[in-house]
Amino acid sequence: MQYQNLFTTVQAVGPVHHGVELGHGQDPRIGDKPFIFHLLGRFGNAQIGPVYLGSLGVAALFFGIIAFNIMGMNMLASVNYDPIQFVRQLFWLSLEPPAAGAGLGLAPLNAGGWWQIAGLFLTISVILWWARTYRRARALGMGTHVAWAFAAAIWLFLVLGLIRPVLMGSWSEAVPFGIFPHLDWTAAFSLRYGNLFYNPFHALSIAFLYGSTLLFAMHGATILAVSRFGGEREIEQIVDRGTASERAALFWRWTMGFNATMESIHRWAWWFAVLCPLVGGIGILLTGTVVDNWYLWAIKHGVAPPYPDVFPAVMDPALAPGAK
Ligand code: 07D
Ligand code: 07D
Repeated sequence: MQYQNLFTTVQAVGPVHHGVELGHGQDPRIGDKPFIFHLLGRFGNAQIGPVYLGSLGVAALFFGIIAFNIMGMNMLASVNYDPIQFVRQLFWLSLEPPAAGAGLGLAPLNAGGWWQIAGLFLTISVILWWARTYRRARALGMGTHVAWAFAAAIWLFLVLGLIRPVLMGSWSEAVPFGIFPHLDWTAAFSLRYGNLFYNPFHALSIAFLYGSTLLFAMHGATILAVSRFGGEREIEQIVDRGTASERAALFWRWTMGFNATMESIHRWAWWFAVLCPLVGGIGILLTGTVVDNWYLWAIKHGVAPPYPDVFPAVMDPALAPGAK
C-alpha cells in the first residue's frame, strides 16, 4: 500500500515518559500519569502530559481568566443578563474603552473603567505567559527563540492597546474587546488616518505575512516530500546531510537555482514571522503621532499621484472646520 503522508501520521507508540529530570528550584509537574490519546496523535504527539504549570503559569491563568470574565460579564450585562441573547449576539457584543475626551485617567466602571481593568489584567497575563515561555525554555537548556518571537506579537499588542493610546493622550484610541467590534475598530482606524494601505509599514507587514505563509507552505511541503527518506528528522539531516536534505536542496536548485539549507530555512521562517508584527507595530505607532493622514503623506512623498487639477485641492479632513 502506498504511504500517504499529507493527512495521516505514523504513530509510533512506546512507553509514556515524563521528560528530563527537573533541576533545583523547579515546581513539580502536573499530570503524574501521562496517557496516550490516539486521536490527538493524528495531529501531534499522542502522549498527553505532564504539564509544567508552576507559579508563572498559575498567575498567568489567574489574571487571564479574570480579564476574560470581566469581558464576558460586561457583555452579558449589555444584554440584560439574557443568556439566549448573549449567545445570539455574542460576536457583536463589546467592552469599549473610555470615550474620546476622557483622557488617560481612571474612568468610571461603566464608562470604560471595566475596559481598563480587563486590559490591565490581560496585559499582566500575557507578560507572565511570556516569562513562562522564557523560563521553560531555559529550564530545558534550549534557546529562547520562541519567547522572542512571542515578544514581537506582544509588541504589536502593546502598541495597539497601551503605548499608542498613551502617546495620543487618550484611552479612547485603544481597541475594544469583542469579535466584530475589534474589526470595526480596525476599519475605522484605517479610514480615520487616511487609508492604512498608504502606510509603508503596513505594506511591509503584509509582505512578511504573505511571505510567512509562502515559506511555511514551501518548507512543510518540502519536508513531507522527503519524509520517505527521513527528511522530518531534521536535526540528523542538518548535522549529517543525508539523502533527504540532498534531494530537497536539489529540488529547489533545479526549480529556482537557489536553495535554503536545512538550517537556514528556519531562520527565514523565524524572521518573516517576527517581522510581520514588529514592523506592523512601528506602522501603528507612527499613525496619529507622526503621520495624521497616510494618503496625504503618500502624495507628498510621490507614492500616490495627486488628483488632477480639475478637482479642488484635497485637504486633510482632520483640519476641516468642525473636525475636532
Ligand atoms: C490561529 C492561534 C489561535 C488563536 C485564536 C484567537 C480570542 C478572543 C475573545 C470572546 C491566528 C483566540 C481569540 C482569545 C476571544 C472574546 C471576547 C492565531 C491562531 C483562535 N485579534 N482580527 C481574529 C485577536 C487585532 C483582525 C480572530 C486578538 C487588531 C481581522 C480572533 C487580538 C487588528 C480579523 C482574533 C487581536 C485585528 C481578525 C481570529 C489581540 C489588526 C479577522 C484570529 C489581543 C491586527 C479574524 C472575527 C486568528 C476574524 C480575526 C483575536 C488584534 C484584525 C477573534 C486576541 C486590533 C481583520 N482576531 N485583530 O486566527 O475572524 O489569529 O475576526 O491583539 O478576520 Mg483580531
Ligand atoms: C494582533 C499580535 C497581538 C496578539 C497577541 C496574542 C491572546 C489570546 C487565548 C489562545 C496579528 C495575545 C493572545 C490574548 C490567548 C487563547 C485562547 C498579530 C497580533 C500578543 N491588512 N491593518 C495588519 C492586511 C487593511 C489595519 C497586519 C491585509 C485595510 C490595522 C497585517 C489587507 C484596513 C492594522 C495586515 C489589509 C486595515 C492592520 C497585522 C488586505 C481595514 C494593525 C499583522 C489584503 C479596512 C495591523 C500596521 C499581525 C498592523 C494590521 C494585513 C487591509 C487596517 C499584515 C492582507 C486597509 C488598523 N494588517 N488593513 O500579525 O500592524 O496581526 O498594521 O486588504 O494594527 Mg491591515
